[in-house]
Amino acid sequence: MNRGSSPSSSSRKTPPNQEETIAAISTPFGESGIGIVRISGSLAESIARKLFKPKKDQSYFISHRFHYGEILDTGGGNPVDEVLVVLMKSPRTYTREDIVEIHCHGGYLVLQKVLELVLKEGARMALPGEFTKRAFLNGRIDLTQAEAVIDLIKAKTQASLEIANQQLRGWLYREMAELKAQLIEHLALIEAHIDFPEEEIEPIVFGELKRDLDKIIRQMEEWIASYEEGKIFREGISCAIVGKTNVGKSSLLNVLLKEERAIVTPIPGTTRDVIEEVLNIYGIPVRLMDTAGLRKPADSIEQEGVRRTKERVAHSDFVLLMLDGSRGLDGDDLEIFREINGKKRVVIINKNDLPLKLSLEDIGRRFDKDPVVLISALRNEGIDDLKMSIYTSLVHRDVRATPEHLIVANVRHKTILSQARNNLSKAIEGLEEGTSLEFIAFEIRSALDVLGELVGETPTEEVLNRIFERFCIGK
Ligand SMILES: Nc1nc2c(ncn2[C@@H]2O[C@H](COP(=O)(O)OP(=O)(O)OP(=O)(O)O)[C@@H](O)[C@H]2O)c(=O)[nH]1
Ligand SMILES: [Mg+2]
Repeated sequence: MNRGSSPSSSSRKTPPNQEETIAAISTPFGESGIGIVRISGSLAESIARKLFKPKKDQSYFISHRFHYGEILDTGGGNPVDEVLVVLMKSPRTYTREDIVEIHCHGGYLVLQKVLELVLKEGARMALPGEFTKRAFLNGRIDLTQAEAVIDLIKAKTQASLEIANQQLRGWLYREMAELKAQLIEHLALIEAHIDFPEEEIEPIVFGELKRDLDKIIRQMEEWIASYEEGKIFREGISCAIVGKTNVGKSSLLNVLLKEERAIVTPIPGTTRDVIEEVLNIYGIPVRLMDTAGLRKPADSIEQEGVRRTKERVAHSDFVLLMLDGSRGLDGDDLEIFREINGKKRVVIINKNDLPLKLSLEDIGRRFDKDPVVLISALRNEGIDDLKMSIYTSLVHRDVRATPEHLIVANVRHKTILSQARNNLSKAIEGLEEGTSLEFIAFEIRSALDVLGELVGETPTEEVLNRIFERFCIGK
């Protein structure tokens, strides 16, 4: 296996439709400094020659160099735009085919006109993600790297960007190649024993086989677990601030957002409706909700507020339970404790600038599994501790993408790893129970097949469609 570099192209050398040249506007719609029309395929160069008139009297393109000139309307007509054109000759290109990029002024009409001319000369409109799909089909990248391209484009946080980058560099592909090499070695020996039972072959050391399979399973389990944590960084969580009236929920929302977003008054029952804002806590997008204080509602408006609060609490991933440290617990607090039973949470004791009237021991006993943080929302004290508590409650270990720590961020990858893990667990059970070598070989082969699917060795049209439909046109 070709470790440390891009996947070998042996299995996918001739993609379908290679004869078709595709084109698209690769930059977003709207006005911008420049906009790019991209062409890939065997006609790319001849199309560029027909439409482009270089400023210097030059009748050829130098590959991977910019050329300055104009795009002319059909048949050498009027100039359409002043442009830079670059031809990148196959195979050192994004798709491994000839690519031409026409860098125009970024006006919608200009780009449309240039694209139209390109299509008239024989290219067809590219489908979403088709350039990247060709990069995959032509063996320049594996399927996990193709998926990383779209994750990179869509990344909304530093952490998801790092995860996508790690995957784009082929990390997952290389890890899979290594696992597969180990499995193939064991499988080859087992199959030799099945096929040539009479021959003198190196014996299968069952203890060793089991130890290796165990190790591979543990590694897979770690990656499967990393999916759940990685998901938090990609998709974020919803988090409701819950507490009785006047404990300082809106004040906390405001300090966390560093703006006077919610109304704060000394009057209990100030917040009626749920206020929602997104906050970034060390890379995790947190949808924070300030809610109406929970108590017996004084009027029908408050009643509706309380109903909405309960609904949001029920649907949130996480709650910040807020208590007022300057008052003792009362019936409203106890009612709320019941409401948030079973929720992932951090307990906040607010108004730490005033004399403490709550028993920390009592709170510690009631919430023995949860972090308890003392803050003063009024004085902006303890807020960093609170953020760290939220972070460590959600993320149980360092989930930054590092070379030592691979993060699986894609549900397809997680599903495949789980399948392979199940196959290998069955193989181990078989070893322990002394079942036939055929059975063990079958399970190892099945694991190898699904791992091959992960990197796209035997891609089905359905899988490819599902992956590339997430892309934008022009990538
Ligand atoms: N001393 C002190 N007062 C605070 C603190 N945090 C909030 N307050 C005050 O407590 C009162 C209520 O604050 P809010 O933030 O409106 O409380 P709330 O929980 O949103 O109240 P409702 O919306 O009515 O449920 C205001 O007068 C705040 O200034 C704090 O840390 N220390
Ligand atoms: Mg409020």
